[in-house]
Amino acid sequence: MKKLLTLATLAAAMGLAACSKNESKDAATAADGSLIVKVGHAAPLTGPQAHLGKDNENGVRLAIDELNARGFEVGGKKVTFQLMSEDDQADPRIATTVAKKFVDDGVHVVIGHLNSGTTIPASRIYNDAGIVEVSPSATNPKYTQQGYKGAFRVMANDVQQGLALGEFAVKDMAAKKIAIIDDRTAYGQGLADEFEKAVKANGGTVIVREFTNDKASDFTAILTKIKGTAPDLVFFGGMDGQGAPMARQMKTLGLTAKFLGGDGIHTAEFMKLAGPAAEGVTASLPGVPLESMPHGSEFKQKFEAKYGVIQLYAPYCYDAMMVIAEAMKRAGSIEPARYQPELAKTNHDGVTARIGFDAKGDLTGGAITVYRVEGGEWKVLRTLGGAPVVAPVPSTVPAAPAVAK
Ligand code: ABU
Repeated sequence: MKKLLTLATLAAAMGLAACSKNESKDAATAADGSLIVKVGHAAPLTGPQAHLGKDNENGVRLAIDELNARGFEVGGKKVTFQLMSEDDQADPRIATTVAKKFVDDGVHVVIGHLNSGTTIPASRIYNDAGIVEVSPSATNPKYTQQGYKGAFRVMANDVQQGLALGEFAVKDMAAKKIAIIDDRTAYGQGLADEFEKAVKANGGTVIVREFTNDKASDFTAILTKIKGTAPDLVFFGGMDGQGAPMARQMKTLGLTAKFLGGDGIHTAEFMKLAGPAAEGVTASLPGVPLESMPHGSEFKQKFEAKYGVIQLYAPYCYDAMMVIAEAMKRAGSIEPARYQPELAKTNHDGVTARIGFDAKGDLTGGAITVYRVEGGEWKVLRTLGGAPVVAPVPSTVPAAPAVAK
């Protein structure tokens, strides 16, 4: 594996160029003689975002279990995908430690990290080591703007999400005076910045901008100040762990403005934590509703039978694993330097989207859907954008077996 790492590092220095013909000779094999593909997964598995991290992990695990059960082959050899999951605690410093561990362990790919604030610093380490990283959920645009050939993302980014939310707030929610709060993370602040630009471009006014942090639970002081400005709408750039108590505290303070957020609050956990205050809250999620995708309902049924309710990004994690497997198959290699060019050419009929990548590694044609909590459920309001990527081509991943009803 040491030799593999050396080769991977060299390949990285050459911009993920081709590596040795003997690349897989020393790769580890499973008890059945199949080649082991090490899949690194990183997310917060403890702390306030653990429900999201486990959801991501299970999305990858479901894909891996299916691929292994099918006897997936690469270059005519059976491979066994091995999940190596690490807890980055949503902390940028811990994320870089996790990234170095993955490099030392010789992973063939990383799916993660969950947060933009962890994905961006970790991506440099993966790039330097020649490891491909596919993010299923980090939406800050900077991740794919660094020029790393091995950096991919299977969902729309926050330029697209902020644009859709800003337009929706002003045009559909008729909000003229808007208050913005963010959690000062790469995601929360970045999305709030994009939202603010879009509000202004659509003729709305941002009357106050406040910030908190991603550990806070008491927003009384901020909300009291905001109440004094009488906004039509409060936008929050952050996650459900802060968004839910914020929604509750708005009700307690009699702040009657509409509440809008991004994908970070579009969770089952948000409704649980916010209770009755969740009713009427609006949030976006990159992609079209799962149920409207040809394989979306089937995925939901399979996933929920095994792991319980989908929190947020599990379907994107499943798609990430499948596009990686397909790229390895087309390349006939599990080595990042060899399969990365094939990954860049992806045209995959996923459960979340028809997945293809632009020159930066971003999802092409990404849609944004806006939802509102009605009767304790996230109900679809409208999907914005999301043109089909390219003409469909047959998938190299065999169809999943029928799900028992
Ligand atoms: N996409 C929202 C949550 C993850 C992140 O980008 O930080």
